[in-house]
Amino acid sequence: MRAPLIVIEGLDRSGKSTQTSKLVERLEDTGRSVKLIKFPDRTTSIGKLIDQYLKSCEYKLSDESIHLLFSANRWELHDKIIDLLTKQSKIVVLDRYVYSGVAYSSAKGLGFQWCLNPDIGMPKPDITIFLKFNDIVQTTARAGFGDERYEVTEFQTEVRDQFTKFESFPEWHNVYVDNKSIDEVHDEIWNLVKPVIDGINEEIQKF
Ligand code: Z5A
Ligand code: MG
Repeated sequence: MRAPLIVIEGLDRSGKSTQTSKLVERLEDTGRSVKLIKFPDRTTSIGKLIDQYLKSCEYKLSDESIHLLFSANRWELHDKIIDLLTKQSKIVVLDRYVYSGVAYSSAKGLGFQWCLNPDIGMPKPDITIFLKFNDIVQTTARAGFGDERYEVTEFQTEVRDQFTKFESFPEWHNVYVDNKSIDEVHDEIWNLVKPVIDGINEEIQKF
């Protein structure tokens, strides 16, 4: 039996890092072995380029190039994720994943399928929880918004519209959680995650 792959996705400032940390803590409290991975992973050689790109508008890269770097950053960790799930039987919790890759780049005008193609072959999550916001002002007003390149309200609105396209892929195990207090969101996530945390018999599915 292998461990499950759990993803939390959503717009900037939607609370992904808050919720992935709380989820990991709760899983550990119940005696599970867990690894949290955040994308982009800014510590790798590709991640360092991504970090410079996000922090400085002076850093010029075509939309296609940065898209492929975000995907390559996930591929850098492919073997590690598979090893954690299968050999180490550790639950892997991801803070952003393929969906962010597709939503942000297609919001710039790149084709949805073109954006998905470089991630084909990456492991598919057993559950992806989207933190959902209909009113973009609720996220853009939160602490820290505006520090990086993509943190502009009009662009976030376009990204939100791209994220909704995943609603037509029910076979991808997507679920949605509306904005509430941090603890209420956590409890809802916990109830959604509980049925999948005890291990999965089937092989890892791929995008
Ligand atoms: N990007 C991409 O283009 N392509 C890709 O393939 C990938 C990413 C993977 C950096 O990501 C950028 O990369 C991002 C997408 C793009 N675009 N931008 N900009 P990042 O993940 O490194 O971004 P970040 O700087 O960590 O921000 P974030 O992840 O967007 O924030 P968050 O993790 O969702 O939110 P948070 O840090 O948990 O919470 C934000 C604040 O809100 C904080 O003060 C919390 O205390 C507060 N908060 C959280 N939840 C609540 C609730 N429920 N109520 C009230 N307040 C709350
Ligand atoms: Mg975060």
